[in-house]
Amino acid sequence: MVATTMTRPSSRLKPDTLLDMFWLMLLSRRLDERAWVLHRQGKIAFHISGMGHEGAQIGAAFAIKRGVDYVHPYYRDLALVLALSITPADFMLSLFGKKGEFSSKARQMPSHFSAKQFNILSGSSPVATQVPQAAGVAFAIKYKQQMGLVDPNDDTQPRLVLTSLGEGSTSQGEWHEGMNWAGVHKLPFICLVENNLYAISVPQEGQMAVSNVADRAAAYGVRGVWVDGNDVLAVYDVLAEAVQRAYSGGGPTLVEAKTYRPVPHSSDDDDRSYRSREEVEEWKRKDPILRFQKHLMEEGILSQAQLDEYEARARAMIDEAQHAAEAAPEPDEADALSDVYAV
Ligand SMILES: Cc1ncc(C[n+]2csc(CCOP(=O)(O)OP(=O)(O)O)c2C)c(N)n1
Ligand SMILES: [Mg+2]
Repeated sequence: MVATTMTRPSSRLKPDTLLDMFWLMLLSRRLDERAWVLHRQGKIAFHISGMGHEGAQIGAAFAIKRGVDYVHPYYRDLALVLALSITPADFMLSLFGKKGEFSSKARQMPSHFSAKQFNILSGSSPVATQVPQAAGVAFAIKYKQQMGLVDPNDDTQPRLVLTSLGEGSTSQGEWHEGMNWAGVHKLPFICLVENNLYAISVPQEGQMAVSNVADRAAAYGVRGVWVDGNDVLAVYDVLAEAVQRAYSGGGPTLVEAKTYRPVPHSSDDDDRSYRSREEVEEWKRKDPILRFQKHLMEEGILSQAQLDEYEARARAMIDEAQHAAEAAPEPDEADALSDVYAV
């Protein structure tokens, strides 16, 4: 099903909220760019980028109750987790693998986001494994509501789970199992597929015989919607609708946000071997940040002076975060196995 533009929840967003959305997209982009530089300088070992996906992620983040609803993200979700209160300083500690790293005490690779205090669930490297786990958490939410342990209208309690992954990962068995479970039990569950057309070097048509991942949802009795993932407000609109369905017992939604990653898969990939420069340049012209910036300026919501201030603020925050991470101590050796094994 194609997203409709009949009702636009985004038209109710206040200018300050729109600017918050823009700021987080910009901050994420600048932080991401710095990570690439640090990698090329040989200062960090690995980076996997969320560039190009910021519109999809911020559109989703602003539609849920942030910090309360559960989020089970994947490795590209830098903008999403920034919106959930992770800071550039936190992310830098992950990149440098230093003491104080928030997700795993620096024992997991960077971008394996997890933070109990913000209800960000812990993911693993095998792709799509978060989907059945997310469905399980959604089942627990529904079960607690049905047992009368939690009021379904209490918005201080988690009322849904948002999980995300790439389109290639929807070929994994776990995705199908999780979607099926969500459909069978009509769970408060939203699966955001960030479709950037490639699974490393494998294009979408090498992964599935359908044009839209959203078309797969019908097989599970799940509502499926695709949307232009480079249009943050369009993403917000479909997510807002999916959130209301989930909160009101209407069941799960699969949202496919069609986007692109303008950079290689990770710091260790060379995308010149599988896609043309012309294709990349064409997509860069559809960049979600430039697009939103143009919209906000045309609407008189964002001024050049405000944009300059955001740029300066982002740079200062990122510089400070980098310097703090570089100066931070290495993790304690004695901690290497703590929290790994239960005894
Ligand atoms: C089960 C499993 N198989 C293979 C990999 C290696 N791998 C990591 S990311 C990735 C591509 C995933 O592509 P997609 O789902 O489209 O997400 P994207 O990286 O494009 O956002 C692969 C194959 C993995 N991590 N887990
Ligand atoms: Mg992909």
